[in-house]
Amino acid sequence: MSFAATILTLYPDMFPGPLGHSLAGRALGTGVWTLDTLQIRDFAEDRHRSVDDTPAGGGAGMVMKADVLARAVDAALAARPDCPVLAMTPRGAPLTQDRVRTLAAGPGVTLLCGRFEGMDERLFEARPVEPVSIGDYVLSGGEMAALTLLDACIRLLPGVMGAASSGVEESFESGLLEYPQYTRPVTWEGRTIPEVLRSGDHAKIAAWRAQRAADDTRLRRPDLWERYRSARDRPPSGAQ
Ligand code: 6GU
Repeated sequence: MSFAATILTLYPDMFPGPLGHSLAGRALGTGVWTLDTLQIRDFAEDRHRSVDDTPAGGGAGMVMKADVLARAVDAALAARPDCPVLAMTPRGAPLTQDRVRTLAAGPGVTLLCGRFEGMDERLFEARPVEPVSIGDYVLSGGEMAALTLLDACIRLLPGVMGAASSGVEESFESGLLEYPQYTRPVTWEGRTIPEVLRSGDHAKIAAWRAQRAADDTRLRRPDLWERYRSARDRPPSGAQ
């Protein structure tokens, strides 16, 4: 079965965007995944087709209306009742590779893209919509975040990437950053590829890579390193 992506957005022309190219684009063309966009404005019911209004309590910008968003979500749920609905917002819980793997193994995703200052909070109480963020910075809308989440899922779908997608050797799959890579020429601007990588000694190469993965993670991502270390030092409950 295809992985079904449904996007609720004020800017449907932004899709598939970059996902129409390269491996994701080919996979879209061959039906590995499908894309449907719903124009949120089509769910406005007033004369001016308003999708937003001023924030309660005052402040800058505009807030997307709960009733309009709920009608859009209801339409998506009617079409794809099995797909989880995620709202792309910097107020969401951070997206992780674990979550991406879970989503990619399922029937698809429905992604609600916010614009303006945010979405009326009552939407999240009244509908099964989970807020998700792609990182600690603010985008002007959820569309680029939705494209990012989709890219992360699509590359894991069977047959999209070939051998490189086995995934087990990659960043985050191990809990560490990936080791550094090199390719020819052996010497470039006076810098030579580490000797061990040209030694043909596969055990030594594996050990060097593991060391670099650990060192680079400790330096660049102390947060990941701390989690990795506590998981390693305290094996999962149920272990002998
Ligand atoms: Cl999911 N949406 C927006 N608008 N900004 C973000 C984000 C999402 N994740 C990080 N920044």
